[in-house]
Amino acid sequence: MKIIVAGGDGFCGWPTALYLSQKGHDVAIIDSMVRRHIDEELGSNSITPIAGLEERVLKWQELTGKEIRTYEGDLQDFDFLKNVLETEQPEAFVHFAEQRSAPYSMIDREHAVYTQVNNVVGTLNVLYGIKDIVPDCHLIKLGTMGEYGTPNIPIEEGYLDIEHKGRKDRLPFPKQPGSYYHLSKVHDSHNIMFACRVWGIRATDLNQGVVYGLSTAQTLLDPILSNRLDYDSVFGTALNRFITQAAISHDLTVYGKGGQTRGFLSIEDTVRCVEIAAENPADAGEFRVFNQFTEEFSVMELAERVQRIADEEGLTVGIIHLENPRVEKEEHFYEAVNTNLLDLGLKPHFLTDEVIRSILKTVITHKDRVIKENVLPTVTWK
Ligand code: NAD
Ligand code: USQ
Repeated sequence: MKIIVAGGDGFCGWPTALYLSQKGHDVAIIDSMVRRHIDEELGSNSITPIAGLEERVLKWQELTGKEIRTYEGDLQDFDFLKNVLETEQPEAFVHFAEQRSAPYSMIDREHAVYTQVNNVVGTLNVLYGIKDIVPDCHLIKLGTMGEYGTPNIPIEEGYLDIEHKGRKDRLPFPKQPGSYYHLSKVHDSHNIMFACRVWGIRATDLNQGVVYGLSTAQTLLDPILSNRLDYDSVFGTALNRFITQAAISHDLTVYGKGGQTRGFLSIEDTVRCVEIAAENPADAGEFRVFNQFTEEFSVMELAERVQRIADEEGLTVGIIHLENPRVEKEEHFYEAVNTNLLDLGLKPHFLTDEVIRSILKTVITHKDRVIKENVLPTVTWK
């Protein structure tokens, strides 16, 4: 298939582009490089050194003979996007290209506005681009499990069958997102659902959980192909942060009580889920929602596992309960359905001790690159 990976220079997008290319798909990347500029703005870095996008794709071509075309530009620029769609005529458009940090969106008004404009306008442009230029193209959009929040009932995949005052309907599952970033994903979902209903666009919303790990078989082929790994308090996510903290013998930073429970998945499953969605497209006019995670863990459970494995590796680390910089439930019910991708053939990689150990060993080799001032949280929700 001809597939565009928007956000293909990022943490999820780069390994996905390589994986789809390896599997024989014809891949083109769109990226504005804004994430690399945000590193400069925040004075942060990926713990792994990452090559420039051009260098990355040249190395890939040299090693595999497969070409990945690149387009540097912003999805907010409709003329740019239109030109790429006319040139590429994609059958699937994988959309990772958003500002994805909850803390970044909560820094101040400017960052909240940037996040929502970048994400909502970018996605609206993609919807208009598909409608006007490639109406049969399947939009595969990265949403987030955080759109649902933490309701006191099981979370379904996108829709809820309800009976109200004697009448029944199947309606979008209620959304209770926890940051202006997570809200931007809810706004996207509504816009996509509307475009499917009104214009007959085909779309899959992948409500992804927190992703851990960094490497796939493809990114390991050469150091130039290495994926980024964020550990700082703004872009680093829970498990990757704990592993990095262990590597530098920093106490593991559990926010509040640590009973916050989320869906998690390995980066190796992210790439496979996108492939599954691409190879099994939604019908014309269908707005399909898949909950993309493989296991559920509380933050405290993860911290304790990392602490134990670090100890086995000779690293002694404590666990500290920091005053929670976020406003969120710290003890709650959590149970989410994730059968759609499993039914289409996903074989999950589970979080074994060996997986944690192997990420830890990779991180240890780069631990001198950690900027220690970036480890503790500075952004608060209030
Ligand atoms: P990332 O920041 O590493 O990558 C996003 C990429 O998109 C970056 O390379 C950035 O430069 C690019 N980008 C952003 N806005 C753009 C725009 N307007 N035009 C063109 N390029 C743009 O993020 P990631 O971790 O790879 O996340 C990718 C997607 O997956 C996001 O939509 C995120 O919400 C979703 N997601 C991520 C996780 C996770 O744990 N990392 C979990 C659930 C969902
Ligand atoms: N947390 C800690 N300590 C830390 C970091 C985080 O206790 O050092 C807690 C947070 O308070 C939160 C949970 O861990 O309760 C998850 O936080 P996170 O930073 O790992 O993830 P989150 O902010 O939810 O965002 C990440 C990605 C985002 C994606 C989301 C999936 O950055 O793009 O949408 O995971 S989900 O969580 O399912 O919404």
